Amino acid sequence: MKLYFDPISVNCRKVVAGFGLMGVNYETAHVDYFKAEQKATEYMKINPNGAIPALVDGDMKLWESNAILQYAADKNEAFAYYPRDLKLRADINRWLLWEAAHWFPSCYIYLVENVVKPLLKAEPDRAVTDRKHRTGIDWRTSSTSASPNSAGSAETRSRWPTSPLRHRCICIPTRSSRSTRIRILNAG
Ligand SMILES: N[C@@H](CCC(=O)N[C@@H](CS)C(=O)NCC(=O)O)C(=O)O
Repeated sequence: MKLYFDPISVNCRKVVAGFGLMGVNYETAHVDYFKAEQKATEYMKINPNGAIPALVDGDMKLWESNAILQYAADKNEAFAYYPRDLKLRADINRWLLWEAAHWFPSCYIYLVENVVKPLLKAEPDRAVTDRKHRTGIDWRTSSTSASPNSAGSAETRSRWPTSPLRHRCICIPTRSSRSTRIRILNAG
């Protein structure tokens, strides 16, 4: 199977790290993020969202980094990392879905506006970064059982090192004068 990726992308690196951990055999094709190759017509036939990563395995085209990791884990029977136990799996799936629905989208806008656009000599859009983005949980005050770093059993945490459960930092948009910045906190 072939992974379409660019190592500059956090979602691609997550997949590469997970594949390495699980001993997955795969080929790679480089899709240059800074040349916007993820928007090229040929690549859009693989992932119509115009985003990386994507995986092609025979006649299957799979996108969404977490779906790719889940598929590879099941295909390789890497159950030490993606347990079949229903409750452990539900716990992992819960955080993978949360990451895709809330965590990444709320962080990505700051990355694009504050890092990607300046690198491309484009003007950041402050209207975007000044909007309030919420993950729904205040990690600074929530009990440790609700934090992504400590959620689930110790077993779950140790078995799924590529999941959001292992994120060691959290990003909080804060205002300092007119600018919005990302504060990285050590979450444990
Ligand atoms: N939820 C998707 C997010 C994929 C995504 O947005 N990838 C970024 C790179 S980290 C991308 O390709 N963005 C293209 C764009 O914004 O035009 C996943 O986990 O695969």
